[in-house]
Amino acid sequence: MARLSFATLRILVTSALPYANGDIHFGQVAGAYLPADIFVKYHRLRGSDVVYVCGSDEHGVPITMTAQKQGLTPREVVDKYHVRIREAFKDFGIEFDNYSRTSLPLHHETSQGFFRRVYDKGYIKPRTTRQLYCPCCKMFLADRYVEGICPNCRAEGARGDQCEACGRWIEPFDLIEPRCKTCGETPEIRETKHWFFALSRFQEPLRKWLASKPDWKPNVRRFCEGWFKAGLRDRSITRDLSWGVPVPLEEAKDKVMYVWFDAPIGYVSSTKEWARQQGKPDRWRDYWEDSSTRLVHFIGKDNIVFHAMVWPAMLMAFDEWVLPTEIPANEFLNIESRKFSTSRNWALWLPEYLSRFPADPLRYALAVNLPENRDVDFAWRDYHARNNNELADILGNFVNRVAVFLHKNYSGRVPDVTADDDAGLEVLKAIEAAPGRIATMIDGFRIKDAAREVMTLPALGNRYFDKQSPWRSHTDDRQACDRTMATCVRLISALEVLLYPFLPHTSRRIGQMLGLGVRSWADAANPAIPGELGEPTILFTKLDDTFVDAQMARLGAEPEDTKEAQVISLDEFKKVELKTARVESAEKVEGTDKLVKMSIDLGGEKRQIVAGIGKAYRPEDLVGKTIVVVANLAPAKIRGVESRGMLLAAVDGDEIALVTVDRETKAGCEVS
Ligand code: B3M
Ligand code: ZN
Repeated sequence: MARLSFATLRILVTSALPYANGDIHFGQVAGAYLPADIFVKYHRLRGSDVVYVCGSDEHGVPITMTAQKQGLTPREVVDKYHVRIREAFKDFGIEFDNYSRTSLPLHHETSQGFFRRVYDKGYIKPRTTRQLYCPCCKMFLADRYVEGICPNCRAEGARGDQCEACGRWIEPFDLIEPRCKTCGETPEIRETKHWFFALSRFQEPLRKWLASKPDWKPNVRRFCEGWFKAGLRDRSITRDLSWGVPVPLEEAKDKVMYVWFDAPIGYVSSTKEWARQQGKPDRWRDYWEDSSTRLVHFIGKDNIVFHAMVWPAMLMAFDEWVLPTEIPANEFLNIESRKFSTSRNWALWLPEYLSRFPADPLRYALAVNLPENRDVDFAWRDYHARNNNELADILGNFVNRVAVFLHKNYSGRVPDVTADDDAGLEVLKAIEAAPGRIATMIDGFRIKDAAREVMTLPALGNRYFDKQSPWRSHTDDRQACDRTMATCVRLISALEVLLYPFLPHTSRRIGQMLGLGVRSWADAANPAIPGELGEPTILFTKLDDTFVDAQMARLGAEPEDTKEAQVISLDEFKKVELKTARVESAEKVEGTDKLVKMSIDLGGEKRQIVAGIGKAYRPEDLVGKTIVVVANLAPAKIRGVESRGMLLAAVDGDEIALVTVDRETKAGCEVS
């Protein structure tokens, strides 16, 4: 039998750096991580020189806004989520060579060096521009701090840096009917100085470069063509924030880089960190500075503009590192026929899933249904069917029945024969053809097809086993039975290798049964068989009929049936500590109309709280009132002012009425 051989290639694979401001959800997994991990695992088995880097994106408004919402510092936010994200990836079997973070000094230095060189080459220039400014919040509204109507597609709720509906990168200034995301006010226009990257100068080079990529996915090409038509504009790449990579220019000391400027450089910093961990600090250059490197960026479609246009333009300006070779961008994953939404809790989170179920069934359900060419739907009913009818009934069953039969009738020993009958040869031919066929699919980023292709093998195995009926031939024709069993074990041996990229945990368990040691992709075409097989195991547990309903009940309910979803137990209610409090002093938070800062007496304990009641109450009228507050709420900073507790009020648009007590009580009384 012919042995497959593959040339080794130098490949650097990246997955989009997730913002460290929340957990990873299924959509991200299907878009940027699972396909990349499959691609990388396959290449590792092939013996390619492949390095897979990623890391947490720890800068930008997504982080500072989460900090504001959760009453934490940006540092606390990224420290919390970096670990959660890293651990979830690990438990899911995603194997990065390095998972870094952009708040590391190494990344700051790398980004500043990059900025400086591009600046020195004249591609970054200051400009005084008119920007949106919120007088109430006293800040310029960049990125997600402002929302409005998209000037491009007219969708509502477009953010200041990007419209989710059309994916276009926009400037806050161009938003129609902009509103401050924090306070809801209409911002005014003020002048400020920012540094702009000369993207417009790269229109022609980018166009030429893209023309040399005819094989790229149509979604990426279509997107870029739309951009060229509109014409590329220079972009502001600095921000008035205190969290981020400081701009390395004397005149811009108080500014940080726009997060999308430093984030892609994170791919390089992560490779540098990896090289240091290898004890070969210069090894990163072998990837980034060698024009033969195949640089592959796995991303979701919302990141196309940054990876296919802005980042390549940055790299052209920098002129030292390789440009992306491929950008397999995936479409979106909807959940039970509806768009993913955190605010409606219409979302499925990876760590939550992994705390209840094993990784491989999800890897499989997502892999055979990847959003490669269009948005796809994730449904628990489908997951249930894939687990029960495909993983358990086909793959698990095949491996188990072969092992059980060998243990019962051969004391676990595998007959050392090679089939030469028609039925056996047909199976061997299928085994021989599989690695090449699957390789072509994975290399062409048809990973969904590849996953489906692998699963045809255990299905073939079951048909073969049934047809050969070894339980009969075992007494009638022992040699035929030997051939059947050896062929079945050969198929399992091929599966250990071929399944690995998709179902690594399952592959490892099969590997323990086979005991063949280190395997390679080429092995799978003509796989070895062991002298003896380990104990039979159950690879997959079937899910019962209540499973789907139970999962559906956990998904955020529709607005019309939120009532049911919001029923809470008495115990849950009791967690909220409501107390009476006396207002001792009150004043407006400086520079705002709405916010009132109060000092309250909680019965022996003094606290400061901030509330948005300034338009309904004059501060002096609040003093002496007995109000009701949530006393055990996590502290939060509102416009930089600490608030430790929340008062209760009836809110009807602008009409606000404080909840007070009907009869005087002492301060600090429990309200129940
Ligand atoms: N953090 C956006 C996202 O999580 C951004 C990706 C950066 S990749 C360099 O979708
Ligand atoms: Zn505001």
